[in-house]
Amino acid sequence: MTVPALRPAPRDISSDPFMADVLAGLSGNPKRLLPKYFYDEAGSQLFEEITRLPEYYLTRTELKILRDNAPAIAALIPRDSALVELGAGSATKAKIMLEAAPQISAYVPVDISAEFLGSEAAKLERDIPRVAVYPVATDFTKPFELPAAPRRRPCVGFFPGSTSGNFEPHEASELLRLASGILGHDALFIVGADLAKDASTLHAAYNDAAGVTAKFNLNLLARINRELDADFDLAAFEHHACYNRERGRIEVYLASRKRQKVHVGGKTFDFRAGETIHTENSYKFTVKSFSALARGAGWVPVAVYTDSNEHFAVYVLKQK
Ligand code: AVI
Repeated sequence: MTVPALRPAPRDISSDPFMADVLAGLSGNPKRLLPKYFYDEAGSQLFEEITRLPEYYLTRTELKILRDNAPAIAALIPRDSALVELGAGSATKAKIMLEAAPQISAYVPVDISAEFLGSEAAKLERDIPRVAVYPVATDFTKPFELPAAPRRRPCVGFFPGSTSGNFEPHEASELLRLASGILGHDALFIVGADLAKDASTLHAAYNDAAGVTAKFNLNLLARINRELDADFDLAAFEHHACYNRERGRIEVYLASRKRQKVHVGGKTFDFRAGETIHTENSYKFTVKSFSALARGAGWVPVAVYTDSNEHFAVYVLKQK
């Protein structure tokens, strides 16, 4: 008797946005993958490593700007406010604001990872007991409602890390407009964004000597192999990052080292030698260009803080 081989049930593409996005991205010409998929557990850990690299000036510079200017920023924040952080990371940056502004009585971390939010919220409540924490587990790029208690307070949005730079300018503008609706009337919005600068500093920040950014980029293929049963040979792809001055952005790619075929979700994708997958853009702004973006989305800059090298900027925006 022959026993039929057990085949895994085919994945339902329509109910799996990751599979659908990967298949669509690899079917395009040029091929691309969405940067939001960098951040599985391994990717998030690699990003944490990136933030500590000597070449990656962004995180350390933004932290210094926040520490140096927290009292001035705090002076702009009304009594009994709620700090609403979009894409809450480890809450290190929020803590700087919460400690400098005792008039903030609530903190609303918004993040797609419920598990991560739960543990960070408990830690923060222990560290700063006067602040009530209301975690919201959702994708902050889509409309959502704040919990009732913080919604009744004046809201201060918090969007550090230059995350807006990973969106296309029209998407970043939509996101700022969406935040305006979520935060309500007269809200403030504290946003960190990387500044345009010399190409060599930017190039080094995305091509670190230890190769952590390359690992972070390649982890996207490893994740597709793990989760979508694909067969990317990681050794057959390499990390490329370059500054496109005309478009004011770092462009990140994975380049195929040879002619090859890759299988994902029952489909075959052909790669020419040298063919790239575009995995990320990281836009760099001047104070003028970011202010124009903010104005177009219904915000007016009321203060801008930069470091002495003018590498990074933190904006305090107010609703128009
Ligand atoms: C999260 N984001 C702001 C980072 C950046 O600098 O654009 C992601 C990153 N990609 C490579 N290195 C860091």
